[in-house]
Amino acid sequence: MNYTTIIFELAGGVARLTLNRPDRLNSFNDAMHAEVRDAIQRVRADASVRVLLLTGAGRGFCAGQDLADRAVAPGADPVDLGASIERNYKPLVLALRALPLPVVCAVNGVAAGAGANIALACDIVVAARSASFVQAFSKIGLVPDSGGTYLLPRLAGTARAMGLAMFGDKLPAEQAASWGLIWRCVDDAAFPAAVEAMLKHLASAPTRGLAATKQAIYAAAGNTLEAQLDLERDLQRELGRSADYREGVAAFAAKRPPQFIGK
Ligand code: T3D
Repeated sequence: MNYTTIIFELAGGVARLTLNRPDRLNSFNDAMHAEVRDAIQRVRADASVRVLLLTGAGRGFCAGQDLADRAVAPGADPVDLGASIERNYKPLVLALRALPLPVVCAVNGVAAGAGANIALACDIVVAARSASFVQAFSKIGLVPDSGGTYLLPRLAGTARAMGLAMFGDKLPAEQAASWGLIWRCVDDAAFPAAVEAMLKHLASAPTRGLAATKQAIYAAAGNTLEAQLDLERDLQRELGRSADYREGVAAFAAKRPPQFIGK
């Protein structure tokens, strides 16, 4: 597939997916959805990929749905937003969560609407200090989607989720980090190097173990303690047979850095 709305690069175990419609703050249109879907499918199919980076080109990360595609002429039928969610946003969030490798979202600028919640659905979210998160939905009469009503209360608590959703104010990256919505906020000047350091670390980490960690942490929200202990037991049983576990233990005993292969 020829990409016109994203940039996709694969090198050294790192897949980089850059949303690339900067004049529209990288908002989603149908073409971008199709291209992102295709790129994620390529990541899934390529066993050499150890980490996926999602970021945006220009001054924004992503402003959610391209509202230019949603204007309705008087008397015309509105677009079926439910169908759009079912076709595009829901599978995207589920695909990011299901990828058996860490997904890093580098929020380089404003993340609004679905853009904010797609970012929050990623495994590791790092934001530049100048970035912000906006639950813009209330300004146009919608509900936070792309997992917003699921993620916000779990990450930030009900009171903050409600305030963010109902007022739709910009939440600065620093506050998002202090509220536990994201992993880290980094000064703009240090942001690219900080992201690269994370990618380098994750691309040489024990990928199977990280995939299982992600699976277990996300499963916890719907599990009892006993079910979660069972899941940990089952995952540990599988990982105990992995090449990376063997290497980790051998490297520890030999007092040398481990050479993980992601298997
Ligand atoms: O529809 C469905 O399929 C259902 C699913 C919906 C999911 C959703 O995401 S709904 C929510 C959609 N998004 C929004 O409501 C956000 C709209 N944008 C904003 O509120 C603001 O632009 C921002 C807070 C994101 C940034 O503000 P600011 O002041 O930094 O930038 P700006 O000047 O508003 O925007 C810069 C340009 O990007 C501007 O174009 P122009 O005037 O320079 O030609 C603006 O129109 C354009 N832009 C920003 N967001 C969108 C957009 N164009 C189309 N769609 C956008 N979402």
